[in-house]
Amino acid sequence: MKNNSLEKIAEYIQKNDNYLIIGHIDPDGDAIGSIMAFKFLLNNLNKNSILLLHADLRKEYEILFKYLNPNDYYIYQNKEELSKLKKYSNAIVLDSANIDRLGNFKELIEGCYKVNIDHHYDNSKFGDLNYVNSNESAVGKIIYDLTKIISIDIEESIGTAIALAVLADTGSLKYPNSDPDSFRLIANLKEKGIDIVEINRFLQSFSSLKYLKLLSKGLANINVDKTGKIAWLVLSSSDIKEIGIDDKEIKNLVNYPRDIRGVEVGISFVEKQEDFIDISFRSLNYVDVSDIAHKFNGGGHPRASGTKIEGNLEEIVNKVLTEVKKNV
Ligand SMILES: [Mn+2]
Repeated sequence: MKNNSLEKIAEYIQKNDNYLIIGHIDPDGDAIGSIMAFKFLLNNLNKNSILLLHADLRKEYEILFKYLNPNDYYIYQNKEELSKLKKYSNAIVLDSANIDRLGNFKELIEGCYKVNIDHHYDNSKFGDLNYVNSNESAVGKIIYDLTKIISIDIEESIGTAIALAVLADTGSLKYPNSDPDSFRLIANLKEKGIDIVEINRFLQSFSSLKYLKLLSKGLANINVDKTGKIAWLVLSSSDIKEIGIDDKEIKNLVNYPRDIRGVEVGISFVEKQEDFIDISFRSLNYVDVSDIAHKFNGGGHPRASGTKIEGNLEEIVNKVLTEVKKNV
């Protein structure tokens, strides 16, 4: 359960071959950018590897998929097919605090030699090798450091993937985790010709008109408590049905309550299916929202966390707000 050095991990990767590469389920930009960057890193070392994808993200992340061939990745179809992947003896697990975050691939990965690279402070260090550093803004930053240790050239593909990972987890260098190293990384990649403007535009644009319509419903349902420090957005399953949006597209809504001036904790309650509520928490300066998420069987970082709860939407909103108020 100890932490290894990044040098040790670099050494292992160079000595071995045949890698599965995986990030957490419901991937965010850091998870996708990191697994892609790792694929390009292993290609550069002439290692055999394949990306494991929980769902088909080819259209959404065309910005990165354009650098891949169809045999570079496997998109989950069914359990039976996974036996084909048993020839890979090593697994690189990225941005995943524990093995349950690997969804349908969990058992497959459990049978491999696991290299666990992450920045969640509550990472269970489930790997055979672990590099967990919660001071890093993104897993993409750790992979950037690995490219320096192994002396890998930053080509457009890996540079774009790393920049996307770091810009996603730092909110394009706006969040409190945007440390000087994150700024330096982006500056260095920009100097190497990576199109930072295009990546930021990708991250900050709306995925579709349906998303914008759903957002307008969510914005109509934002509340702020008496102190002005807690704001929350609520979307019911009937709101979502009415728009007819694919629930994979529903993300980042928590940024809106969080972005109200004076607010310390922003929360989104999204009832993706009737009585199944996705909750995201964001905080600005001092509230540890991972603590709050843990109380409801969730997880995350001190300033960004989440959970899923089954039950009546209104009751859950009240229950969670009561808990949040104790912490603000
Ligand atoms: Mn991350």
